[in-house]
Amino acid sequence: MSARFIDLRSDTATCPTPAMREAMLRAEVGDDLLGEDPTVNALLERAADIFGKEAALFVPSGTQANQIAIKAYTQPGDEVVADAKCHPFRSEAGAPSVISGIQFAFVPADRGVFSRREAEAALRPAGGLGPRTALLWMENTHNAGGGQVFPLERMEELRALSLERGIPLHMDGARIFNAAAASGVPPREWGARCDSLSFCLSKGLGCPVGSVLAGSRVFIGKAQRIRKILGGGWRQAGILAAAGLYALEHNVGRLAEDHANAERFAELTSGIPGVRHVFPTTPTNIVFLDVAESGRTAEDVNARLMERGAALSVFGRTTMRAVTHLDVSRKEVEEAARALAEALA
Ligand code: TLP
Repeated sequence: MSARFIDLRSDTATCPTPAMREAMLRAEVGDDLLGEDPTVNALLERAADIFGKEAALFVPSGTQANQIAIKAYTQPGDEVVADAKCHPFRSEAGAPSVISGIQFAFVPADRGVFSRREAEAALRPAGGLGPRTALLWMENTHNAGGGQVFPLERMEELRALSLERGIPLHMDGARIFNAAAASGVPPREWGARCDSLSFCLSKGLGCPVGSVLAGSRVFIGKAQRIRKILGGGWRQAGILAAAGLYALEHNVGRLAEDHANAERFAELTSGIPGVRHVFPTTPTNIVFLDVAESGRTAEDVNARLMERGAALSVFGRTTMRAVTHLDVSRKEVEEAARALAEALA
């Protein structure tokens, strides 16, 4: 067993490396609320360019990015069309109803992926008694869908629907660089097919804090005001943006390693008695396991696993999630799989 605790709870577990800290230390800073932080501005220019968008905004978290996007496009009482396992519905403390007063219209989805036809069926007719459909929402990769990549052809269809009906399309791309690495589709291609998107620096890219929203100048103008309302109007954020610039330079190219490690974890755990894989494939860096057949709860299994030096996250009574990232090596992933087998023995 390695001496280091093997944290597979999330790719948010990554800590800045000495080289990233060095970049943070050297960062030139200014007041970002006044648009005067040179390092933040450099990050935003870079991000907008990567996704082919006019403008971008640096925000503290993926949750805030999502909430700003929802607020920017909706009025209270509006409806957002999304799959029922999307992050803002499941895991953001009810924020869409608190902050924007919206409701969701859910589309049937397979691992977060849905078709134009399914989305179309969820749109409200104009002028009826129902709410107004204000926004189309997709998540790529899909967290609760086991890191599933939203196929570009599917997104293309959604884009056509969005343009025909004049309903904006937003992509929660918290892990869009994982999607790009797994599919070979460059970020710009995803960016070209939505009005706006967000991505997280603090997940697989290894930053301590930060997400970026990107879209049109008008959208980002609104987003700036909403960020201020939400208390996210920060000042010398260049220290954090420097980590982001470093990550875009050094940590994107290695994501395939995380995917190979997740695949390895899936392979090693598939033979463990009492373990069932929730999804048949591991497209990126997320693996969901169900331990119901072991007769133990996920909490119980995880407690036993932690005594053996590793942790997954508990998702449901018997479901657990493992996420690989740059702070866990292949060897550690293999050790974690062995520890899980012991915990279940
Ligand atoms: N997801 C976290 C937890 O909330 C579960 C994780 O460990 O995976 N969109 C997606 C698709 C996400 O997975 C997350 C974080 C967010 C948005 C929110 O990002 P943060 O945690 O920075 O607010």
